[in-house]
Order: sequence, then C-alpha cells, then structure tokens
Amino acid sequence: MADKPQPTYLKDYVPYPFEVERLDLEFDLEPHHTRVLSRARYKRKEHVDVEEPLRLNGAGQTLLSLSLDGTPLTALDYRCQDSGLVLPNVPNAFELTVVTEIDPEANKALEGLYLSSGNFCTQCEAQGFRRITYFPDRPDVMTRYTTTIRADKQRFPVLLSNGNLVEQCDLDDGRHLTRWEDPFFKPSYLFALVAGDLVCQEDAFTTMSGREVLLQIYVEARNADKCDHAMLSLKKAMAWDEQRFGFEYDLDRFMIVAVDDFNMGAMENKGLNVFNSKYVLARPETATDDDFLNIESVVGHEYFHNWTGNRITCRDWFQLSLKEGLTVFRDQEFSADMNSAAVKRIEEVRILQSHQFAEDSGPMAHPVRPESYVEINNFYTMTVYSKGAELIRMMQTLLGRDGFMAGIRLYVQRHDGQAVTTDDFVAAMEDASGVDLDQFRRWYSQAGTPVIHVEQHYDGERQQLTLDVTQSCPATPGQPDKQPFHIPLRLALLGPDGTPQPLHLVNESGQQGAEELVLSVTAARQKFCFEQVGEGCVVSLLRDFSAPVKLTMNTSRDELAFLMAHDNDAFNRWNASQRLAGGLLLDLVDRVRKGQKLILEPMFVEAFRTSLLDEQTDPSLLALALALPLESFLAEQMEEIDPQAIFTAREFVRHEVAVQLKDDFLTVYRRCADSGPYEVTPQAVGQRRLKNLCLGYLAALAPQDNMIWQMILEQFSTGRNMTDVSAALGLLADHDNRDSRHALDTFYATWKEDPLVVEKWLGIQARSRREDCLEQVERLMGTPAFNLHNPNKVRSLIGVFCQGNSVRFHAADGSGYDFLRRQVALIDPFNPQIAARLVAPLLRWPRYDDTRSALMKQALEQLQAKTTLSADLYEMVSKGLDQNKKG
Ligand code: B3K
Ligand code: ZN
Repeated sequence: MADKPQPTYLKDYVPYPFEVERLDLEFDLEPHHTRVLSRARYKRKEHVDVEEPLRLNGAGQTLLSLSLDGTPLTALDYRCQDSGLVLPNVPNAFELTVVTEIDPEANKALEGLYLSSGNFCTQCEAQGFRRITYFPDRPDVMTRYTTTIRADKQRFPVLLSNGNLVEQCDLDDGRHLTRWEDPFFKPSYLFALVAGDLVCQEDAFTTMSGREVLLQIYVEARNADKCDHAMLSLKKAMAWDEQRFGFEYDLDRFMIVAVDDFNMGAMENKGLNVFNSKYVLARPETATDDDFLNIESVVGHEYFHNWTGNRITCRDWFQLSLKEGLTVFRDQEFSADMNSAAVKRIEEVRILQSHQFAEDSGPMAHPVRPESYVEINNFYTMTVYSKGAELIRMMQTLLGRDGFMAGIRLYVQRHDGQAVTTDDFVAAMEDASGVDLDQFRRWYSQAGTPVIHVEQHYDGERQQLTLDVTQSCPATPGQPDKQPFHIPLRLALLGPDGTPQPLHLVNESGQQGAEELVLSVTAARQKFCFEQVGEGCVVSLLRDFSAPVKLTMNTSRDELAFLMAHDNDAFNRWNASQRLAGGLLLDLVDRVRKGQKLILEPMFVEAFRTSLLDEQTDPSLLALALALPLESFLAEQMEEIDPQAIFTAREFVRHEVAVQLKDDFLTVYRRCADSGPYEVTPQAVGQRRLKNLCLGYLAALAPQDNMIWQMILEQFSTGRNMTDVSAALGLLADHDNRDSRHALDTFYATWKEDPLVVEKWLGIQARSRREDCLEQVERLMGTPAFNLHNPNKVRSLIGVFCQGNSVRFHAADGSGYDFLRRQVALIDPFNPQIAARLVAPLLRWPRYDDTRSALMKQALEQLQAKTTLSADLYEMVSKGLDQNKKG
C-alpha cells in the first residue's frame, strides 16, 4: 500500500482550542443529493494562541459554500484536505456557516447519513458525523444542537432528530419540515436523524419526579405487531435505573427506531436511539427466547447510556470503556434483576472466557484503555466492553455496594455535562469510599489475562489451611512485562456436607467468622492462612467469577464433582462442571490426535445423570451445566488448536452420553413439554432450554434411530414458537436427506418475507455439521435470501460459518480461509467496518498446525497485497501478520 494509515496515540491528546457555543443544522433531504447547512458559533478558549487555526473534520462530501460571520470565504481563506478543513486566520469569536452536499443513497459503509429500506438514518459513532458536515468531530467538543429537516412529505412522512420537537409545518411543493431542539450539550457522535415512512407505537412513562415522558418505537408498517416486548423492556429499564441508580430520564420524549441495515446492535443517540431491527422486533412465532432476552438487554443498555455516556461522555476514544464498560455492567445488573442472576452471570463469563480471553491472547490484545489505534472502530471490542464491565464489577466488589454507589453519585455530581476519562471515574470511586485504587488502575493500562495459580497445603494437626497464591500475566503486543494486578479473590470453605465454614484468616482483624471473604491479591506471590479448618474441607475459589482471570489449581476430579453438586455459589457449581467436562474432553482430544481408542469415564456419565434428573434446580442452570464446553473454550486451552480433533471428541461424548442416558433424556424432554401460552419467564425459558438440550443430545442418535428423528420432525412441524422450531430445524439441518431439505424449504417458504427469520435460516445452514457446508453457504450467497450489503445477512451466513463452525471453516485444504479472504476483499471497498470484523478468525493463524497456519497466513498476505485496503482492514491484517509462530 502507498500511504499506510497512521496510528493515533493517547499520549498525544490535546484539548480542542475552541468552544462551540451552539450548532444549528438544516437538512434538505434527497436520496442522492442531500444539502446540509451547518451554522456554528466558535469561541477561542482562553490562553489559546491567536495564530491557532480552526481545524474541522470532514470527509466524503462536496463543499458548496463557506462563510464567516455572513461573509463568503474564498479558496484563499482555507485549505480543504482529505480529512477536513483548516482555516488559518479566524477571529476569537465568530459564526461559521458551511453548506455541503452528500449522497446518502450511495453510502454503503452505513456510517454517517444513509438509507435503509428507503428510509434515511444516521450512525455517527465513532466518527460518522464528519461524513455529514465539517465540524470538530471529537467527543470532547460538546454543544447544543437544533436540527431542521425538510423532505418530501409523502415519501418521508416522519422526520426525527434529537431532543424535543419545537416546530412542524407543511411547505410548498409537497415538502414538510420539522425542527428539533436538544437542550443538553452533546458531542457529535450522539447526533441522529431519521426520515421515512414509519409507523409508531406509543406509550408513556412517569418518572420518579412525576414528569410524563412520551415513549415511541418507530418501525416499518409490516413490523407494527412486533414492538410490544421492546416497549415493555424500555419501561422496565426506565424504572430500574431510577430504583437502582437514581437516574431519571431528562427529555420529554424517548424514541427508538428500528432499521434493517445496521453495522452493529444499536446506538444511544440522545433521545433518539437507532436500533438494528434484530434488537427490537419480536413475536413468539418469529423470535427465540434468546432474542427476547437480548432485546431486553440491548434496549436497557442503550437507555442506560443516557447517563453513562451521554450526560457524562468520553474525553477521547481511548476512554471508550468509560461509557461502554460501565453501561455493560449496568445492563448486566438489569438483566440479572429481571431474570435469573446466576444464569446471567454464567452466560457473561462463558462469553468472556471463550472470546475475550482469546482476544487477550491474540495480536489485537489491548488494554481496556488502549494506548493507540489506527481505526477506532476496531476497538469496539470484547476487551473494552466485557472486560471493561468486569473492572466496574471488581470495584463494586472491593468497595461494597454502598461504597460503589457513593462513588457513582460523586462521579455524576462532579462530571455531569463533561467529557472525562476512566481515571476520573476511578478517582470518584476512591474519593467517595476512601479505598486506595492506585494499583487497581493497572487493569486499565495492562492488557492480557492474568493467571492466578493456587497451591493449597493443609496441616491437619494445626487445623490450618494455607493458600499459596501466585499471579502472572503473559506478554502482549507492546507490553512484554507486567506489574502485579489488584485482584479481588472471593472464596469460601465448604465442609464435607457442602456447608460453608466460618473463615478465620490469620493476622486479620475484621470479618472473622464470615462464610465468604474477598481476599485482595496484590503481590506476585502471597500466602493466606486459615485457622480452625476441619478435615475434608474443599475450597471454593473465585466465587461468582470475582475477577477476569484464569485460575489454575490442582483440583481433583472428585473435588470437582463435589463442587458441582454442593457449592452454594451457582457460578462455581457451573464452573466445576465445565472444568470437569473440559478436562475430560481435552484428554479425549489428545487421544483422538494419537489415534487411540476413546472411552468415556463412567463417573462423568453418572454426574451428568444426577444433574439431568435434578428437579429442584433452575432448569436454565441445569442446561448450562449439561452443555458441553464450547469448542472455542477448549481451543483456547490448547497449545496447538486442532479443530477436527475437538469436533471428534465432542461428538464422541455427545453420542456416548446419548446412548447411555437415552431414556433419561426422553423423560426430561417429555417432562419439560409445555402446552401453555408462550411466556418469557425464567421458568418457561429454562424448561425450553432443558428440553432442547435433551433433544440436542438425542439427535446424536438420529437419523438412524427413527423414533428420535420423528420426534425432531414433530417438534419442527408442531412447535408453537420460534425457540422450539428453530432448535429442531438446526438439528435437521445437520443432515442431508429428504426430510431435512423439505423442512428447510418449508421454513423458507413460510418466512421469506421476514428478514430476521431468513437470517436464522441462513445461520442454521452456516452452522450445519454437513461436510459440504461451505458449498451450501456459497450456494445460498447466490439466492435472493442473501445480500452482501446487509450486515445482518453477512453475519448470519459468512460470519456464522467462519466463527461458529470451526470444523468446517478450518477444513485442512484451506477452502474456508480462501472463502473468507474472497468475501472480505469484496466487502472492504464499501463497508470496511464489517470487513475488518469478519477477518478476525484468520488472525489466529499462529495457534494452528503448520499446514493450516501457512494457509491462513497466506490468505492474510493476499489481502495485504491489495492496493486499496481500508484503514480498518489494514490495521487488522497488518497486526495479524506481525506475529511469529512459536516452536
Ligand atoms: N455505542 C454504540 C456502538 C458504536 C459502534 C461504533 N462502531 C452501541 C453501544 O455500545 O451501545
Ligand atoms: Zn454501549
């Protein structure tokens, strides 16, 4: 490539030299020629040199005119560069009017102003506003916006923007106008505009101080009957945020708009959230339980941003986790309170362990507060979001709920209306609680997953148990050596019957005799000694996953089985089941690789049976415990990943368990059948999860076992909700026979007009175990069901195949890699964000055997050799190639 995209560094941050007192925007909307007028009042900040020019960001638009305090400027008065405008001689205070023209119809990057299903919408985070007009497009420039929108009334009857509607009227020539005023200061990334032919579901919410807020969800007319759940979720979120955090909504209306073409999940624009329709639309016949739960959580997440993100925003994009980590933590707590806290916690950790840990050990590893980026959109990562949320959770653990809430109150009191840093957040936590978080801050600056190793020594005579704890953290790009972290380690000691024992920590004054303790692990090596510990106690460590670390400890299989059955910490019960199954599976993987015979240990089958037949425990928890560890989780633990061996070992266990426990699975399957109306209660969802888990195991016996095959077909054709129907279809689609083909065809014929359901249908086929899966995926790409310009379709078919079907994607002949390379090359020219996300699996090349890694690397090299590569893809590919293979 000619000009390599250059990184931006945190250390180079300088405040913007001007204040923007207000910004008035006017839009004349036309799909191909939209005219944007922006009028901004700039004021040089005190102590800023009078020579300092005004720099505005801007890209992808035609500049029509520029005037300063009403006087038109000529080309001699400014420089227009690729990345924006520079005005060298500006007064200390002035009004700048910029008129530009943009082409939303041609915008396939889905950043800035674009069209989705013929409707206008915007996506400005992180740097999309500069594609709309010339402006200081950075989060620390906050101002008040008014937005005037003019468009054809028939084609675009609904015209929306942030804030409150202050004017609405008809114009000549069939056009109409709305004007919106947002009374709150905001950065440009929170700007939004929507214009289109949409219907609206309305409701109202009365806030804790008695203000009535109008709630509106805008969708295309065909989706009018799919908004109830999102609306209910919104009202729950508003009430919860008042109760739990004391945060009240601040505008007269709150709007959500659902669009089909969207690069990510949703966007928290002030007062006007724009959503991927996947996280709004749901009816039991079209959406699964997980869809319903995701809608609740994403609607909550975006709403919660109003305080954590919008009122208090980020100083620069390195601080992204300030709003994202905190808001993910808030949405996790919301979902935990609305549903089952234990189930939610396990699901979070499962994702973190398999995906964030992988990120931390790959070439894109970065601290929660990164130090540099080439393209900020590549840093909306699991690390910034999920690990960032873990950091907030650890602070709550260290400070206690009350201390943490005092910290939140102080943070808001100090910083409302400001753009701040993660350090400001930690300082508020410290100042409000008196707890020193100096060492804790390393979690923000050091990348990588810390490893805690614990050795236990029991002295029966003295009744003393010593835990010898060491911590370390592997090197990550740019960070060869790490300092010790401050790690909260929650623990309990369980007596032989499972009851937690009172804890007596030597040399500790407070908390003696408690049943659970949080130890502060701060040194590279540290010993903790407990007294009055009876014979046969088992230690339960890292309860509720109190820190995002890998814990290694020599726990015997018997101890794991004990914890699995008795630990009163639900997370640790699940974790024990995963460690037990994970250990067995990794042994089997090893045997597969050595060509040895595979045998399943009877104790595993027995432990499995005991859980399966447990009628007391929450069925969702059982389903989680009985699910085999994810392929990605097993892969993460292997020195050299062997996708085929992982697949073979998992399939062996699945089949063997099905053979040995067939009758038990049938019993539980039938017990969980539910004939009542569809509900998304924890109990009903849990029953369906357990039922479909049983069917999933039983399917290992089909189609040879015709009785089971018929059961699956029966569930497919008589299932009364998408959860059951799609679970059955997924099992049928693993085979290539007349029944399966018929089922897939019927499903498509029924739902072909519903894009979200079609995406499920594509995803099911992309995940299929069929050996010719890639051929099917390529065939589907040529049908009307697919569209390369629609990110949901790309994720459902290409994304699922490459990231969710490891054994087929990693076919030894490299066909999967070649396929991905071709798709990435096709998508990058028009949608770099999606291309950069898609390419991620290839970056893992050093972890595979020589043949695979050479082929993966070659695919990256071929991409690198292209002359035009977006900054997004360039960053991923070059970081991917900047690695060496061990050994
Ligand atoms: N803040 C947005 C994500 C924006 C992504 C930009 N590439 C959604 C969210 O986290 O709430
Ligand atoms: Zn967010």
